Amino acid sequence: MFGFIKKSLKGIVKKFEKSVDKNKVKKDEEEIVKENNTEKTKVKRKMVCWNVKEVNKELNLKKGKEAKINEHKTEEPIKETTKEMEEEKKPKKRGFFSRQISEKDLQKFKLELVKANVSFDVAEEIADKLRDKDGRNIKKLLRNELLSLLEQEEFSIGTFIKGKIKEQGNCMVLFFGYNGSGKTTTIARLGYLLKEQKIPIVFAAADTFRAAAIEQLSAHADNLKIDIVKHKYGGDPAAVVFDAKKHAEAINGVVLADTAGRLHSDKNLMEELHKILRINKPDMTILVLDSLTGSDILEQIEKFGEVDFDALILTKVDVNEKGGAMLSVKQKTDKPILFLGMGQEYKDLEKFDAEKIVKKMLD
Ligand SMILES: Nc1nc2c(ncn2[C@@H]2O[C@H](COP(=O)(O)OP(=O)(O)OP(=O)(O)O)[C@@H](O)[C@H]2O)c(=O)[nH]1
Ligand SMILES: [Mg+2]
Repeated sequence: MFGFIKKSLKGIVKKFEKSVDKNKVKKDEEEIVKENNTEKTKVKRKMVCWNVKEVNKELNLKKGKEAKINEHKTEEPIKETTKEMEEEKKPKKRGFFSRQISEKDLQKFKLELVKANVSFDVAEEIADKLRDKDGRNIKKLLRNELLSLLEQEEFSIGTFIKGKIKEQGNCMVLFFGYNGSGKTTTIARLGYLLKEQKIPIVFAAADTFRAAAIEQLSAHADNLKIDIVKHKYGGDPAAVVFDAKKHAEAINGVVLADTAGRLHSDKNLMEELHKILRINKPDMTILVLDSLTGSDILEQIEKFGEVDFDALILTKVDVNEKGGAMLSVKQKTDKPILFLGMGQEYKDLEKFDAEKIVKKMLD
């Protein structure tokens, strides 16, 4: 899990630290101590000595008497540049280093992120946050940036469902998403989790479209000893969900409604989804996304956003090496990610935990 993005991020951290060392030498040249810039001018007083004989003559001094040269010397300040002074004028290196991450490395970093399935926009956003920053802190900066991208408000679906049941005698949670994204498996796993919390559950087999879909959910219901409401194939899924709601009212529990996988481009199935929602008005809608989906995952969020989902569940994270999609998803929508699908078993539904994910990506 996350092997690819982890390797990329580790590589980046190392690279930055190295490049900071190189930059250090380069930038030292530019770091000029200000006082070196203030011109230091040495003024040498040059004495212009007159020829003693001429002085004597001119001054009519007696032979043997010393001329009072000092009275006649001209003092002229002359700027004289010596080799030593030239050296002094040169910029002095000081014990302070530039530690900025170079632009070239930032570009490489962006590319690495995109390779790890991070969308270009997000890669750019992260890189921008690192620009002009001290490269020695790259790991910490990266950690903070990833955390701020992934963090979300605490939400407990168990508490939410219990609250609704208390308030209105039942609750309905409806799942939708692309074909094969993991809806049915997720419903079974959530059933397992909520059963442990002693919440009465009924499954609604509202995928009346795909062959064996009803049997698949029925098998989970049998295994978990959870009630199920099902109709015939080709039946109206909105009617299945409606009947399941009646059942939930009777048992004072929650409906977990499965629906057929659909592409947003499939007009009929999208209209069908609108109908299910219109008739049954679920308390919560969850978009199930396959984390292995590349950049298409953002398009799925956008298109399913038209039916206005409340939360997300990302599946197949256990086999997701790239890991970057999660960052893109969090940037694209402010809807919470409730769980991550982490395997094939009922227990393999992990609560979304930003810190845990960042640790897996960085440490
Ligand atoms: N490794 C792994 N496999 C998963 C996970 N979730 C689902 N799968 C597998 O993905 C495949 C599709 O899962 P389903 O639950 O049938 O998906 P769906 O969205 O209901 O599919 P449709 O009803 O055909 O649209 C199955 O083989 C599941 O076992 C997960 O978290 N990890
Ligand atoms: Mg299914």
